Amino acid sequence: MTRVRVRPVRARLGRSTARFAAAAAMLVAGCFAGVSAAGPALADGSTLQAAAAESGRYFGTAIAAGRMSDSQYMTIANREFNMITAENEMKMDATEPSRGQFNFSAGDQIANWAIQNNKRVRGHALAWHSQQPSWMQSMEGSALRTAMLNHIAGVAGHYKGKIYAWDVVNEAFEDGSSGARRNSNLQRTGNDWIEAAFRAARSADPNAKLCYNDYNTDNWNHAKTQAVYNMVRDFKARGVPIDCVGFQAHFNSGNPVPSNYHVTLQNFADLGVDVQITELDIAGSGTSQAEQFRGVTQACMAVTRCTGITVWGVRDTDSWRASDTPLLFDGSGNKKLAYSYVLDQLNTADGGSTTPPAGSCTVTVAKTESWGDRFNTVFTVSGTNNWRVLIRTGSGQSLQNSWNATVSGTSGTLTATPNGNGNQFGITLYTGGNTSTPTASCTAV
Ligand code: 9MR
Repeated sequence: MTRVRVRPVRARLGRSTARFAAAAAMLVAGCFAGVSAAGPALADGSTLQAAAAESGRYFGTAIAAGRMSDSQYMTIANREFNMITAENEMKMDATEPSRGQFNFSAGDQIANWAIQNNKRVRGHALAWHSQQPSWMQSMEGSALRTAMLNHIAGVAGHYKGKIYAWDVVNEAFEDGSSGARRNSNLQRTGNDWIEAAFRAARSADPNAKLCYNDYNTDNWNHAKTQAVYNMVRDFKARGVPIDCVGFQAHFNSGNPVPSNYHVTLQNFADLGVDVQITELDIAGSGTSQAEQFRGVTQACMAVTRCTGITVWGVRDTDSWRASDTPLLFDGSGNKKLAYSYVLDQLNTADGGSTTPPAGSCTVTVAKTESWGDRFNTVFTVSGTNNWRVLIRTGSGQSLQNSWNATVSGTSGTLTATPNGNGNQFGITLYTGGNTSTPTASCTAV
């Protein structure tokens, strides 16, 4: 089918004019291609799923089996969303209430409804420290490791072929500045428990995408974000089967949408994984809430490998944090301002970001002056003037200063982007006792 790109037209014209231009362009193209004008137009999508589909993305929601008899809830869910997550029904406690005895009735109810209505399913979640069945909560060591692997084989095996992406492991890192793994009974089975879970999921359902999913990983400068990033980088380097990273995105005034969100998403995507917003909700109301929803949508759409957005419930009253009114529909099922902002952003002319970045680039790294506690490193980019350089500093090192580029982050992986001073820039690092030269990679943007 001929698809007509109308986005550049819409970018220059008012929206109603653009809609008319889209329809006209459609007719013309239909004539040239010898197809009927009833073919698929790229007119603005009028639902979240249709608008997201214009750029090849999905728009999803969490569904609770207990609300499936509510016709207003189901009508909105069916109309607006094309990716479905079971809010609780595929978790460990729901699916294996007694050891070795699986119960898929509520999970199946949700998955079957989704599939019958041409929607896809995100599986949530195979291994997690929370919502474990009581028999598992008291387990430790190799017995627990075996039980976890059996659980993954049983659940991912049952849903084999029906799941677009599994949250294989959920929330395995500490909050705060430690960057450490969360201390849990699963972690105490050995640091390799996460990769063991991914390998078990791959053998149980080879066609499902396998994701690591977490919260408070949205701000690129946070230690937890860096820790998850380093794990994913290590997994990719060692061939551990990981395909995607889920960002839960539960936001409120204490945890606002960070201004560098697209940087975080892009940096993960650059590791060779898809990224997805998996549990979006934002406390608030009115314009302020709507603008934050728009920002998250924009961040996803700026990243080619951000494949979709899921909100964590349908109406405010369905939310796990109902008093925060954090969703896109009010308790009566009306579309909120945030809904309009998201829809509009999904329909925005340049939001599709389907154009790959022009060209490629390389970066050379040269250590220059050094003092007792600090040293300089100069980076030279070639191949493009629009670049992003990721700098991996050595353990213990931290940023003191930078020049001729905007550098974010202070330790671990730093991100440098041009600030109008050309393609050579530098940093000063405190050694922290480690004088090793940082390494760097360049992406054309
Ligand atoms: O929304 C879920 C709520 O109904 C449950 O009571 C709660 C139990 O932990 O889990 C909620 O969903 C969580 C999700 O599974 C993982 N990320 C955080 C979500 C909100 O707590």
